[in-house]
Amino acid sequence: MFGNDSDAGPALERLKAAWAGFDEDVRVLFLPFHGASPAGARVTLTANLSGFYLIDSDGRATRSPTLRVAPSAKMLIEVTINDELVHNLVIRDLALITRLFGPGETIGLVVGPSSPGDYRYFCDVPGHEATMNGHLIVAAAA
Ligand SMILES: [Cu+2]
Repeated sequence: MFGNDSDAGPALERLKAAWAGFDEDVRVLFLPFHGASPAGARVTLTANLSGFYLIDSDGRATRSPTLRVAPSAKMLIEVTINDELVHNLVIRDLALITRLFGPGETIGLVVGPSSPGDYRYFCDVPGHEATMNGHLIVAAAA
């Protein structure tokens, strides 16, 4: 499940433990990853007041990307702030709220809902939701 462990550190150990014990619909991790990252489903976003962004391999940014995961599959969502404000990541329908995190910080959120659906994610800092939002689609692969 996990790949090269050569960079394993305390953060990765915590992450492994969390994933090994993953028996709930969702789990929130407040990790600075220190360069360690798990193999498997993972999406890396940047965020600022204008939105959440997915950067593709050509450097193109997609604002408010729709994230897709199969039911009960686990996915790590990493978000790094690249403006001077604090933000969070909320998926209200999954009862997930991260702490506030600030410039340059990265937080990770592991999601793995068993129920198919369209789950909206957003930043709930006042005034941010209008631009900082997107959808997590939980559905079997087409
Ligand atoms: Cu925000």
